Amino acid sequence: MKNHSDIKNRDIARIFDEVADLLEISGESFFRVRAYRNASRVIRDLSTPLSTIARSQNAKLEDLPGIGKDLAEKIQTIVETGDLPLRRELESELPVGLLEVMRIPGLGPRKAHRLFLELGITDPERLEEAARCGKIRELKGFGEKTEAQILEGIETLRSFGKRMLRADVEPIALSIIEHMKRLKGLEKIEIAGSYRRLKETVGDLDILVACRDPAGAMDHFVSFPGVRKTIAKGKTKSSVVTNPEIQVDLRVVGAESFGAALQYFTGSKAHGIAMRTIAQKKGLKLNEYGVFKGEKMIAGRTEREVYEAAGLPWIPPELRENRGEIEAALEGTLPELISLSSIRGDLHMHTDETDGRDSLETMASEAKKRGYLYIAVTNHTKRVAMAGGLDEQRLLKHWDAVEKLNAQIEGFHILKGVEVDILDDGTLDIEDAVLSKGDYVVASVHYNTNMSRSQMTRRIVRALSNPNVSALAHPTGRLINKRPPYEVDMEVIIATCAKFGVALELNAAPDRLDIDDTSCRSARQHGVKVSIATDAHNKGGLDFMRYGVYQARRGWLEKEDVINTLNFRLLNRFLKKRG
Ligand code: DGT
Ligand code: CA
Ligand code: CA
Ligand code: ZN
Repeated sequence: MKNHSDIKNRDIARIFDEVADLLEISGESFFRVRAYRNASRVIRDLSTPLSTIARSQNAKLEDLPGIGKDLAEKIQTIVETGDLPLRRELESELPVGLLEVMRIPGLGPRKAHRLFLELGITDPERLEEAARCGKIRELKGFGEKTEAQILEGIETLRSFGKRMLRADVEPIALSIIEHMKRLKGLEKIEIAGSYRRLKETVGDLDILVACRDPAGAMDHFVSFPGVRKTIAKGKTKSSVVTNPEIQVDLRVVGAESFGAALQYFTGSKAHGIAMRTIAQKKGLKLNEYGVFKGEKMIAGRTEREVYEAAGLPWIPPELRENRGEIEAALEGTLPELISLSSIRGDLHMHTDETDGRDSLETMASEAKKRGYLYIAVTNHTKRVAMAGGLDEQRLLKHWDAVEKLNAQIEGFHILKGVEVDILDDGTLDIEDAVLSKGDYVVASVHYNTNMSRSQMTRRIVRALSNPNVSALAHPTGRLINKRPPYEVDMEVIIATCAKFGVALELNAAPDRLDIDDTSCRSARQHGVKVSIATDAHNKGGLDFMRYGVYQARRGWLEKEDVINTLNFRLLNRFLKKRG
């Protein structure tokens, strides 16, 4: 058996999450469920391994925020045994498939439990069957609409789960690269595919190497310690599955073909096909080995020379989706994509005043450490009671504290911000007279997200028409692989932002990345400015900025399209344009 003392915080957090879900399904009290969820969040955010703390003489698990004596003992058990008896107990009482049922949009723990008790539903398959036979509508409080919603939800859920978040793939990708770099005779190595195109999710990893010893490369690859299963091992291609689970393909090519192979396997497929057509029109053949004129190879060593042979400048991978980038390259109008180094501040974050973990002082000094010129502190408002949202009085007091600190920090500005909740009718849950005293107001929808497309669009448009609003936060509310975007007409929202001079947020949290790449592009086309912001709930969350920049690049954004590339004076000029 594995030595569990190395168990990762992430795995411990996952066990707590599962316990919370199972407790919730079995109808446990809100407080008990919440204790596990909070603990899971604390654990996930912790930089020190819990296994280290558990073994330490000095540090104590109980000293962690949100971890009492009971939870500390449970962590100890997990570190020692790798699991929790409570979880196994709950699992034996409830079918595990109910966890999946509970996550189907439109359902929740309570409905999942009823479906289990009344129809014996234990997993999504049985649920689908029951829905198709019209059995769900017969249950009290479910109805035909819910039944249709369930079927739709099952479809949505099916499309999830097969792709991993880019942020979750990165550590694996980087350690494989590190491992491969120890290979003797290695000449070149790159990760191709969707990973190189900076997509928000990744289906599998495609690694390319040029190496003088292809057989040695294959041996070395499958010996990577994170390999769980080797699917195929050939002369020039091998595939493995790692832990955590993702497929990784390795291909070995000759150095003279490396650029052509990189171009081919970076994709996207649509971009590759369009490129081949361009080459054909010039009487050339383009494939993963090179660019050929008749029998003669005229390019292939570098990607740049492949593009040049086809008569094009090099195109950044994140644009390669055949969405007009080839035409733009031919015309010489490719965008000059924004980069992380252009970011001067972060305009969405929380502190321990509400549901953040770190203090105002910590968040400010951490942002300053990252070279920023300013931040906006944007805590939740009262409707978001779960997060301890601020009412008018607390908000004003909080802003006093912000002003005080602001006066003490040199060469750095803290904007008095707030993340105000958009109520069902599109009004805001903080009085205008108070909002107008702030510097930066991001408005966002958190509740009652099931309304119709036209209702939701009207709700948000109304909120944007409030002259105190500076930006719309996480505009579609999606959580990648967990929750679909709510129904909303983004084109109308973008047009409204343009009309009122409101910025759209590109929330950089790796499971949000909201707005997505196509909306970024649409915003730019309508002259709407974007704020790339982390929504950090602790100091480490400030590092999400780079995922936002990746998404912005996929959305063709330039420095000029993004307000938090402005210096403080120009940012203020932008903000003052309203109201
Ligand atoms: P993923 O893995 O689903 O996140 O997306 P990709 O883009 O990494 O796709 P993948 O892994 O299936 O293939 C990697 C690249 O290889 C793909 O982006 C383009 C190239 N490729 C794969 N199959 C074909 C094909 O049938 N035709 C062309 N032209 N290229 C292909
Ligand atoms: Ca791939
Ligand atoms: Ca692949
Ligand atoms: Zn937020």
